[in-house]
Amino acid sequence: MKLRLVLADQLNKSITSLRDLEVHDVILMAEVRSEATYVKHHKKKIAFLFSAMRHFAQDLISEGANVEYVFYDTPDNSGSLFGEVQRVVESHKIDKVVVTSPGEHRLLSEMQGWSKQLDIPVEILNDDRFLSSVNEFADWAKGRKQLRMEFFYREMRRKYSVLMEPEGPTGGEWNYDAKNRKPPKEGLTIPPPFCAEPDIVTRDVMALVDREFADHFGDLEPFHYGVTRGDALAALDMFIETRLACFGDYQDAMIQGEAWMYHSHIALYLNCGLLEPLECVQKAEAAYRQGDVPLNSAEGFIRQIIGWREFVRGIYWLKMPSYKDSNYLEAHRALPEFYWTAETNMNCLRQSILETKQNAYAHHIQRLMVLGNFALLAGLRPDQVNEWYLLVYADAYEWVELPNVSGMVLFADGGLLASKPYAASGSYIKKMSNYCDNCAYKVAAKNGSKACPFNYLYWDFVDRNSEKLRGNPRMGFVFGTLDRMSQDKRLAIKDDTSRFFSALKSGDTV
Ligand code: FAD
Ligand code: DLZ
Ligand code: SF4
Repeated sequence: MKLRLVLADQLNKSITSLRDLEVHDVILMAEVRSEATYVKHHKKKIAFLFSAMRHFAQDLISEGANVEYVFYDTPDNSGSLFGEVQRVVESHKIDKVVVTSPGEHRLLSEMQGWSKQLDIPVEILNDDRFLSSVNEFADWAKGRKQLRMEFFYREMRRKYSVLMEPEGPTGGEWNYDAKNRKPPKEGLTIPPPFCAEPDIVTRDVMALVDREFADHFGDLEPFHYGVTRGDALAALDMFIETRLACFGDYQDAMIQGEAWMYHSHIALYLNCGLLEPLECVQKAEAAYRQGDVPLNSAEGFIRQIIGWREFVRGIYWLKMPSYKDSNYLEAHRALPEFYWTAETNMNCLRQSILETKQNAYAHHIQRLMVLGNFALLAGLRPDQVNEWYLLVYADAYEWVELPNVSGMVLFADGGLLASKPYAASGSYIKKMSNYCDNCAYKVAAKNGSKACPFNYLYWDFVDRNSEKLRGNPRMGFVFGTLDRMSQDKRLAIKDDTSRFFSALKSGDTV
């Protein structure tokens, strides 16, 4: 008899660990303290996952499967996945454990020791929910001087025949990103996001989370995420019908009070198994072919899924475990307290943190160009920034979070993932949002106590990292400007920067 372990982010009936299921096999699903607290996940993330696990288990049971479900508050819950596996192995006649490879290296290395500890075989199967396997990505990467998402993405388009015509890519171009940078304009009507009413299972879980995880970051209520495959499909369909058309144009736009913009909000469902990447891509392509959405929207969305999502996962497994320790720019500043409290006068950061706290979600450009940009410019410690991103977002697992943070945001990998740091001054945030209209700082002011901190922190970042970044061909223009800067201007930047960091250090609201 086999024990088949299904993790909270493996809620898919076609997962490799459930293939060839025999009637007597035991499927183990366990809500455990170790996974909920190895970083102190956002309350909403735990509620989402526990409720989705309970619904998934119920579904399997209704189909006749032999599910051993361990509730968080079951009195003899050992608190760890290994403890629960061991308990079932000892109490049933289990001769083999089967599990699909987890999404985090720490858990994979732990599982690799289980067979010895249990004295029975433990088979760790590939996770084939991804469109490029770990080995395929490694083959693609082999011998390449630079790993660039764009070239990987083109191969994925060809491999899955997505937006392809006999003569080449649909519309003649592979990438329509240049069209996808419209600033927000007045009077946009943004459709409401998909909202599921919490059922009795979700409400029970919410009471549990309220009791057991009271000291974790984030608001539990209101809770509107879907928790079943049906909900996730409904959320996807609603996105395709109501938001995808504008996704491309306003992909990088930010509006105060509009947390959801035209994004899909499906990453939490995709990453826990309730949605599959190819079905999302095919629905987007069908909407384009039916004339319902423009090509720049469909292509932009598809690129995120078959391009970026697969690419960052490939990088993660290619470079772990050393990737986690990378700190190319030698950034050592502690994560400021305001990342938890939102108590900052910088309105762009305050809004993005408040929305993160409320929703366990922020859209890509808030994660990258506001929260991430500040972390990069201020030289925040990669380990602390990674921990923050991993726990605050409902869609965060290390395979996707770490390359985005250490690679895309912090340039901690020295340019493996991104060809140059995504550093920007306040004028970028001003162009792409209306945050600056409600800010205590003046985005047009470059220096002085009222100046937008992003302005002088940007130049201090460039100057401070000059030795490491000067050789980057994409930064030539920036260094040209720095080199032409007057001595007075450079001194003003240094003064403002040191005043800002002193205030931050002494606990003043900055
Ligand atoms: P949309 O904007 O609607 O995009 C559609 C889908 O494309 C997403 O659901 C997601 O599956 C995929 N996608 C888009 N961009 C990326 C990307 N850069 N990497 C991987 N997949 C992508 N995504 C996560 O799923 N989990 C994370 O923990 C995570 N951490 C991030 C941290 C930082 C610093 C940054 C810059 C990005 C991070 N992303 C992460 C990528 C992206 O921001 C989120 O996938 C996206 O915001 C989720 O919202 P959405 O579903 O509305 O996405
Ligand atoms: C994120 C998470 C949480 C909060 N809780 C559990 C849990 O109780 N049981 C479980 O099986 N998985 C949980 N997870 C997801 C795991 O942390 C995830 O499988 C690994 O991080 C690998 O991606
Ligand atoms: Fe952010 Fe600067 Fe604009 Fe304020 S002025 S919202 S700190 S970019």
